[in-house]
Amino acid sequence: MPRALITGITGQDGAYLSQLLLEKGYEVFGLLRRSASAEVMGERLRWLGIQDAVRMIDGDLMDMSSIIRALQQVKPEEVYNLGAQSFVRTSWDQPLLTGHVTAIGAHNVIEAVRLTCPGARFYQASSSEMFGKIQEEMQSETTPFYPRSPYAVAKLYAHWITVNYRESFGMHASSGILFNHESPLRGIEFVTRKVTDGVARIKLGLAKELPMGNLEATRDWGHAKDYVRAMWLMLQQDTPDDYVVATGRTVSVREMCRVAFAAAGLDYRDHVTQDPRFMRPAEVDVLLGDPAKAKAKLGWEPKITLEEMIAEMVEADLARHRARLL
Ligand code: NDP
Ligand code: GDR
Repeated sequence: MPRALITGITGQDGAYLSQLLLEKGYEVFGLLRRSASAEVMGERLRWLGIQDAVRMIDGDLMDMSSIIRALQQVKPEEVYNLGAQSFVRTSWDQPLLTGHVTAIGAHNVIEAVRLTCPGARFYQASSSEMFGKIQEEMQSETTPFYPRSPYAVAKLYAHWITVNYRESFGMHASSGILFNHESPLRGIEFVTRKVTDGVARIKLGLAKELPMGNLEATRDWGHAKDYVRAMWLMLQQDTPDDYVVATGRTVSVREMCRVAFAAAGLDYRDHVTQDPRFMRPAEVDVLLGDPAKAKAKLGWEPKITLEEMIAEMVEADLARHRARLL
């Protein structure tokens, strides 16, 4: 049975990746940071019905000794570093914490892998946010980076340390430059889930308005279930590499709102308002990924469209709020 250690296992991607690896016959271990709110820990794993199938090990990305102990205990063949302070907006309010967790945390993990199990394959969760102020209309593995937030700067450090350890120490370390991916398990603060949750509350008469930030930004949105498959495929290759994972289609926040409200028979123009509180100090206006390399080398393609995903998310949020109304 292959063994995998996942940091960020309680997040959206950690949950779906755990599910995928369990289906493939892996023994799955997750690094779990201590929380005083124990009831919310593992909520996503519970949603997928796999909370008892994964094994948790106490640890924090900022405490390398805990990562070393986890690796010594698990002796994994594969390590997926998905843990991060991942909300871009928060990275302006907590820039140093974001650097400690998202940049140095990743360095802690790859260094701990080098020290304890250098033969293990390593995946780093890199981000399209690294392209920021885009330098090419369609962003690929060769497009220059231009980060626009403390989060993106931190991710760039983590990306380059992954490349550097691959080149310096011959490690099987890959970086997946993933564009936005969403699901019913997406955190409520991110724009798609905020909108589908808002649609559900408005539909059920729990709210009338949905205050939003910049509606003109466009993103290349895919489904998390498709994207965790790409992570796994990267670690199955003979040689490590970097891959853009995207759909090749970009859609505005406004259009995504239209699709989400329409899925519940509503018109977004009757409910969406603009609120400066949700604007960012620096915006990433457009992201559009070129997944050609992932398709050619990994045989990866997205299966779920934006419209299908948003409909699934609206349904899930309606069900959540209906259950709370009972
Ligand atoms: P989430 O925000 O849902 O999950 C983040 C995870 O990191 C959680 O499990 C969280 O634990 C954990 N974490 C945060 N701080 C620490 C810490 N100090 N020590 C240990 N664990 C910690 O992110 P996603 O699942 O959406 O994304 C997974 C990764 O992929 C992240 O690195 C993100 O930056 C990156 N990414 C995401 C994209 C997306 O569109 N979803 C696109 C590109 C990259 P807890 O539950 O305790 O808070
Ligand atoms: P992003 O995701 O910053 O792209 O990072 P988010 O969903 O937060 O924002 C996407 C775009 O929507 C605009 N927007 C709003 N965003 C939020 N959250 N709330 C609003 O009310 C709102 N109104 C408009 C934003 O300005 C932005 O342009 C996500 C995270 O998962 C990162 O961790 C990951 O690396 C990148 O995707 C790829």
